[in-house]
Amino acid sequence: MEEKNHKKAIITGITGQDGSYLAELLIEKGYEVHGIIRRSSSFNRGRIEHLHPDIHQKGPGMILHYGDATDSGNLFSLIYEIQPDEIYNLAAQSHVRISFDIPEYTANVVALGAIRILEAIRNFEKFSGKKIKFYQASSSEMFGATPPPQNEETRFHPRSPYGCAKVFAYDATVNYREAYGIFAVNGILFNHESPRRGENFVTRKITRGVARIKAGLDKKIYLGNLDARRDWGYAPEYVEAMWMMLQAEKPDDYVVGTGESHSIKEFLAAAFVSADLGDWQKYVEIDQRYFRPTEVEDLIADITKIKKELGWSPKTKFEDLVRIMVDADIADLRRTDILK
Ligand code: NAP
Ligand code: G4F
Repeated sequence: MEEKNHKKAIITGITGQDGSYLAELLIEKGYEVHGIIRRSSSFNRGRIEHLHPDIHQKGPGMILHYGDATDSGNLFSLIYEIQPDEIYNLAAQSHVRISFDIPEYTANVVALGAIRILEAIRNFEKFSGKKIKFYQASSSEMFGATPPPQNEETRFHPRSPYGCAKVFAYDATVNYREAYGIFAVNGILFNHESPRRGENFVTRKITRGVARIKAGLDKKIYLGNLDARRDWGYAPEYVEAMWMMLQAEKPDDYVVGTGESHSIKEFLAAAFVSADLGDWQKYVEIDQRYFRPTEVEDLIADITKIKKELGWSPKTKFEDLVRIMVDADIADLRRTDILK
């Protein structure tokens, strides 16, 4: 059995897809996990509900704190109060197309959010003498228009306000490592998906749409550009890579992906076949509102460095990922029907 440790970690963005899998992984490893959550008028903890013990019961696991990536005072106080060993900065307005609608807010959360935490770490380390390791959720979206394959040496050419903000956060992370000796790393993650993926990202929109069509609830799925290609992996494996980066001997930046790319059309074909619905073209309509002013056409990760240096490699194949997501959405609808 794996030896339990007594480390403390802060996860920003714990209520998101990756935050929820990372919290599970760290709790399993014996960490005390502190999650920062936003106040919301509707319930936003669905992905981590199962990890939250009754607040009146004492015990290890997950402790939640209200906070926001735009609130430096709050981030400073939480870091001083919790004194974590590791911080995973996953908080983001993470939807690329929506970043064209709310560019300033996206930059505030994504770009300034990262430097607020780095600045709090710098301050804390200076006054306490204690070190904190920092993980920044960087993105393949930073490569943007630069043709594949992309690795740690590839030039950034972002194609959205989100991509531009992630480049700033990436550079700030490298700068704080070089300027102040902070153990700060960038995981440059390519698209990773799961049944917990947000419902307005293309993969989940498709698998959820397929389940609803199969159940007779919908007739069509409305989508944008079907020719873009992405390197899609399975999210639970990617949070393991995040953790491995913070356990390495020295801080560095790593690309994480599968090394394979598929078009949206290929994802559609696999999803409709997986649900025995046949030809996807009968069910898909194009809607201009889902196109972006500038598109990222093709992403393929070159994962030579992380394989060699940290021993990480992806396990779940493209067709299996699609099947996992379609099956989960069908099962989800069945459960809802039973409850009804
Ligand atoms: P996600 O599901 O959209 O989760 C984003 C998280 O950030 C949620 O917990 C959200 O809280 C939180 N958040 C948003 N605005 C915030 C704010 N102002 N203050 C504090 N928290 C805020 O994203 P994900 O797919 O898990 O991705 C995790 C991170 O990796 C993000 O930084 C994303 O940009 C990056 N990334 C993702 C991928 C991918 O393919 N998934 C690839 C590369 C990089 P609510 O639940 O309250 O909205
Ligand atoms: O699923 P998407 O919205 O993901 P995108 O833009 O690649 O961004 C995701 O991955 C990034 C890593 O590279 C993350 F940093 C980011 O936070 C996010 O997790 O779109 C994928 C592709 C795009 O080319 C888009 O134009 O699908 C195309 N697409 C076609 N129709 C659509 C749709 N995307 C969405 N969301 N909705 C559509 O109807």
